Amino acid sequence: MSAAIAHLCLPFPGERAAGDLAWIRRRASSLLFAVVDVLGHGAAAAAEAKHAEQLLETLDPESTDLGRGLDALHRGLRGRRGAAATMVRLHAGELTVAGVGNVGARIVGEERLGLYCVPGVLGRRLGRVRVDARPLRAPLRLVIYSDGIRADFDEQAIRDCDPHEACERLMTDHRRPHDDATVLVADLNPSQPPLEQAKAESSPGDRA
Ligand SMILES: [Mn+2]
Repeated sequence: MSAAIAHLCLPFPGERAAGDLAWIRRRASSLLFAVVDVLGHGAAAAAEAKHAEQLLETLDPESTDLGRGLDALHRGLRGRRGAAATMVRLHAGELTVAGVGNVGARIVGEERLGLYCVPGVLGRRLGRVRVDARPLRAPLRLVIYSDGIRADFDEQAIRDCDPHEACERLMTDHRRPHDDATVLVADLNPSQPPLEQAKAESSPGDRA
């Protein structure tokens, strides 16, 4: 397996930091990543996003399935604003996607995965998580985006470019004016060298 992943996160216009977060953890044979959108924006939301990042840092892709990963965020954010999140895991040749609240997921060229985002707010209300699971048999491009990105983007515009360029295009052409905005683009390939040899991702601060 290999994974080339890029992401961009921009704060609400005029704010210094975002309440959105893109997080990626790679291991020898597995991968876990997430986009988190803390409710609201500004400094308090950004501080809570930092806390969410610390919670995510405790998760090991080798042993953490998505139910446990989302539950860790839910428990760790209790008593705070709360957040939406979509989490993805690649492990033992299987791709799993699950989300709570309004963080979109789409595999380019396929139907939307948005149905797998169940209603709820991590930290406040978490019902039964639905996990989309499939074997990773062919290369695919997965796009995860907070609701600061309009969901009606045209896939044709991001088909023939690398993940960094795809993030730039989505941010430039589909950003909503009044929210934090995050987009993550992952090219996942079952038949390439190990994950560690894949391209480095951009840092979340690249454009902030
Ligand atoms: Mn948002």
